Amino acid sequence: MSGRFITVEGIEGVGKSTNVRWLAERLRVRGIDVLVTREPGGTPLAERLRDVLLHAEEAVPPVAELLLMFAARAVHLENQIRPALAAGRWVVCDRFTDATRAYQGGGRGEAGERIEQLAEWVHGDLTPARTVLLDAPVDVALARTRDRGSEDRFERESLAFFGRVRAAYLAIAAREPSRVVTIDATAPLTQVQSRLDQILDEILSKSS
Ligand code: Z5A
Repeated sequence: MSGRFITVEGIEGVGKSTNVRWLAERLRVRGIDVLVTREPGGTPLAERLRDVLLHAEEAVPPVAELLLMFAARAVHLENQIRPALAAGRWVVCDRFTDATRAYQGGGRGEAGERIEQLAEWVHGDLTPARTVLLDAPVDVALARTRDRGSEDRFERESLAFFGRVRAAYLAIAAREPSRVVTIDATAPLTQVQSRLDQILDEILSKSS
């Protein structure tokens, strides 16, 4: 079932949303039915949890943040991702559990073992077939989102925080080279997307 499940990861501003939309369009052009979704979020209830996570009006202890991420993920999986995959659709998801490993693990310092226990509990049977990690230095990525106005809880974090998140992502990619493909997100968008096209070709040739 995970053969059609693609996730896109990276720190803020590397181009995830832009390229998730582009990937979905490329799949549609090939006649493939695709669900485009995001985490935290993707269903009405999970979007409400997203709002809590991004705009909480009081301090959110790291353990609560971790559990809320997985609560939103459990809802999203059961009500959106699993039914889509079961119906033969492809799913392209803007962030998934690697974001928890990177942000709550690398960024906040929550124990990796605990995160893996939760991942096993919530979706032990489902791992993305391919994860695209868009990678760029923190200053380059954050500069792309600078003029957006009001910031959420994560966007207010320090450069050091995003540095730890990026390092955690790169460590995941080094550990799992057959799943995670890293793309240099400082390259021009056309170059990033031509690499994405190659990745789609590889996935499609394996699943045909
Ligand atoms: N979070 C978490 O902590 N734990 C978890 O388990 C999960 C999430 C699932 C919300 O995520 C927050 O949730 C997130 C981590 C946390 N917070 N942070 N940081 P989100 O994905 O919704 O938020 P985001 O990462 O902040 O998204 P973003 O700022 O929209 O970034 P993006 O989607 O990667 O970038 P973009 O909007 O596609 O592109 C930004 C700009 O750069 C735009 O103008 C593009 O046209 C431009 N761009 C894109 N690519 C290029 C290239 N190659 N060259 C030049 N310009 C480019």
